[in-house]
Amino acid sequence: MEKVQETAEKIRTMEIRGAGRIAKAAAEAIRDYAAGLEAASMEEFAASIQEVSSFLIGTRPTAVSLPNAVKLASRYSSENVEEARQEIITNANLFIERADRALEKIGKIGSRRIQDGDVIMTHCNSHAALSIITTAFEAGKDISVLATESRPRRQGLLTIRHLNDFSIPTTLIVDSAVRYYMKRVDKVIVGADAIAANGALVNKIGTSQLALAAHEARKSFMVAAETFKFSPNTIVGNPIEIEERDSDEVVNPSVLADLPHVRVRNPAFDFTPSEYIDMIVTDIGIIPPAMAYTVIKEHLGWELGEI
Ligand code: RUB
Repeated sequence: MEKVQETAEKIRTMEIRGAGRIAKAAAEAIRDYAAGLEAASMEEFAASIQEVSSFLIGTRPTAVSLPNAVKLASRYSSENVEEARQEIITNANLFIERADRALEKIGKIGSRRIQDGDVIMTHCNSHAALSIITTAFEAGKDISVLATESRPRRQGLLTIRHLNDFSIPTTLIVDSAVRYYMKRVDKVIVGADAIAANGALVNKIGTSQLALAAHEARKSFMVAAETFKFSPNTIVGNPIEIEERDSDEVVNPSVLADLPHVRVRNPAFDFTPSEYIDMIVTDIGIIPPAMAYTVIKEHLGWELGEI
């Protein structure tokens, strides 16, 4: 349980962050927990796995990759403790391998849409979006990137470091400069924390502003998302919760100490409606947002649970 608590803490404090990384870390935590779990009966085993699953899922509310990963990794059918343990270890490892392969596939598929000379804008720090950009660059395409700072946590600084490691020409801009620069951009590529059944995207706060500006300037808006970022719960009407983080991330509390009438809001994600999305690059191919429902039903293959 100690290792699970450690992983949960790292997810909560964002030492581990980004929907894909969170999902893999949770799958690893479940796997290692199951491997060392001492249970006298199947009931005990099931209750412990259930408890740890809920605990991990509760760390951050928005990235649907987290509950999806936990559900996939912790699946078992056997009524025997040793067999169930092995099933979980196998399923968690399968999930982790699949997640790594998905990033590669997204890179390969998405990079085919990148042309020589393209200026690409990206937001926050998405490993899936970066996989497309770096794969295109490594294939010899002459591209450059405009990366947003992504306040308040400034994940854009991780993005520019990553791009710099690949020697990709990169410009850092503040979030409010997105529309100003959009006329110079050819394509916007962002990642996803969740995609709803109606094709709407949930991603880092400010993503919808990139989408609006791209729409206005008639620039292509691409989303890079593994199939485990699609949300089965939205089919049955459950909304995706937007995480609101501490105001300390936005402003030092001392600034607010003598401002009793001021309140700070810090939503970590926003919604981009499907009509602003040109394509979603997934590990099973490029799809229009209208196909989100089909991905959930046919490719995730997960039961919807209690309705
Ligand atoms: C990260 C974020 C990323 C998505 C996709 O938010 O919004 O764009 O998670 O990332 P946070 P990836 O930093 O708050 O976790 O493609 O790496 O899964």
